[in-house]
Amino acid sequence: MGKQTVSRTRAGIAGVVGAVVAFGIAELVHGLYPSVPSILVSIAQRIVELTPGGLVTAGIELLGTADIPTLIATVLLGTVVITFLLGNLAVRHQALALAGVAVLAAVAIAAALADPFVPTVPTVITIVGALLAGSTVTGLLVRVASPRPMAPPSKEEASLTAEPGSAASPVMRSREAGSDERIFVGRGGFLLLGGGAAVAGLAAAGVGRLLGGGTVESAARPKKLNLPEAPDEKQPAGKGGQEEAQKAKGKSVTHETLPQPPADASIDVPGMPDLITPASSFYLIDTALTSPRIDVNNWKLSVKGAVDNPVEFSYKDLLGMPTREADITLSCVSNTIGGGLVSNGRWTGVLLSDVLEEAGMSRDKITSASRQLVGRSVDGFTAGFKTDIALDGRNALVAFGLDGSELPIKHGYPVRLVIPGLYGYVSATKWLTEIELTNWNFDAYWIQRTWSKEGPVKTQSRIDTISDGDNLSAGKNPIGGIAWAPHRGIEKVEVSTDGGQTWNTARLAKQLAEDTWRLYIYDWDASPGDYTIQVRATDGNGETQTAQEAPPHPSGATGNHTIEVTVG
Ligand SMILES: Nc1nc2c(c(=O)[nH]1)N[C@H]1C(S)=C(S)[C@@H](COP(=O)(O)O)O[C@H]1N2
Ligand SMILES: [Mo]
Repeated sequence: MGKQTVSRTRAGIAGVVGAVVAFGIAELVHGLYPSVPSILVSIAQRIVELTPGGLVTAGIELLGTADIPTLIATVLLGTVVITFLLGNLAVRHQALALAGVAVLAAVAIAAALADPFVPTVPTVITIVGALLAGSTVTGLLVRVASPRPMAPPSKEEASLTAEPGSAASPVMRSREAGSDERIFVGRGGFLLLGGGAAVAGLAAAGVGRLLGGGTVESAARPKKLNLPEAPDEKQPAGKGGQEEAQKAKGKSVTHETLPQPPADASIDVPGMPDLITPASSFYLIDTALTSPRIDVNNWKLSVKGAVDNPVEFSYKDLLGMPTREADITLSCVSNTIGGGLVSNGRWTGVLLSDVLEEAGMSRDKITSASRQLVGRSVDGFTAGFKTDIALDGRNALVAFGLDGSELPIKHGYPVRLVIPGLYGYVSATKWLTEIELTNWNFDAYWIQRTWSKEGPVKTQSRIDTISDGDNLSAGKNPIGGIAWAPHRGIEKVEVSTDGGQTWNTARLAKQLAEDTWRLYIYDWDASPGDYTIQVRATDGNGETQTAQEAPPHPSGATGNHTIEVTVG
């Protein structure tokens, strides 16, 4: 009675162990040859792309940054279930089980090859090889596990052994026949072989992960930006010199850099964010489960569509153009009130308007056919916004530097767009390879997934120095944080300690640029009691952010950041 149950379980385990072996081999190959993708990641990536937009965005909102681990765990769990069933199928209908494996192979190959940068032959060989090895292990385990009693088999046993193709070899059968003791021996062999294969598979996967995958990416420190010197630029070594460079006349190329931010643009109070976010802690949002790795020597940026003069730029071409540094606050439409999906970067790049000029596009030439500028990433992601925004004089950048270094891989290396005043999902295409001018009808990635078409950043403010639920001691408790309304600037920030009934004007740090966030502080002298603290900002046009609460979807969250604290 229990014997059949064990058989089913074992057959299932045999299937799962086979999957572990197959994944292990695939991950190991990926570690050794990173151009062969991780099958696990490829499948998860395709799921992200094929899932209806509403579901993906709901998932992101629900899970936040845990979305990727959750997805990977789901894929793994799904694989366990499928291969458990395949293991059982292998006992009864070997041909069907093999057909199932072939379907798995087809799915894996399709998922992997959907990425245009993936080499076909090595990837197919890896997947087929890994699955063959996995199925062989499963087959072996099923045989070792199969008890073949001499006594008349129960109905279920009969069905297990009746299938000619699935029967264990006569040698095995005679060896395992009958006694409990022998079955026990069989189970021992099963445990040994199964456990060994599983451990080997997991070890291979671990080695593969260590060799490649995430570690290489996070270990790779971006190199210092090395801009070519202009021919007649005679800069003294060390600091300064940019003024002279800017004044250099004629066609000489200038690389404008920014001075250190003024001291009064920062506020030195515990808990306050840095005025400029270090590249290593810049927030991260994208649909890529692993960042594309781009060789700058093979990379090109093409400007095409409704332009007079379609052009291509190499990485060197771009670095040889006039460049500038600009402080721009980037934020994500998915940021919740008080959330952390906002950072302030010091970017280096060329003006998008200069790039468009080379393609023969200027503000007066915009027609309905060129009303939208679409950035396209090597990974297929797209983001689009009004072409006019690229040409209205703001620091819209084709960026290749952050913090004086090359872009980190996960933030778009080698080149991305950064457009002041727009949420990332409509503008900030990472791993940029194409700029297309087109009409307004085209819907980019997140628009197809029900997010709003234009994505102007809404005025927002956040409390950083104290948190919800804090128990504070009476006396001085400065309430400070950031407020942002990129490209409009921040004119005023107010803090309420009574749930929004009365408002106190906060002290503002110097505005670094109208495209950046602005730091504020309110010197609160607190007496004992319970308090509901709120903040609200007014932008450079005199408009105060709305207190009306709205979720991030579809056009960005609104409402005042509100926290409760107790002063004792
Ligand atoms: N290729 C690509 N670019 C992308 C995205 C993406 O998923 N893929 N996400 C966009 C979104 S939604 C945001 S908010 C910003 C985030 O940029 P960061 O990760 O450098 O902070 O990148 C934008 N650019
Ligand atoms: Mo975003």
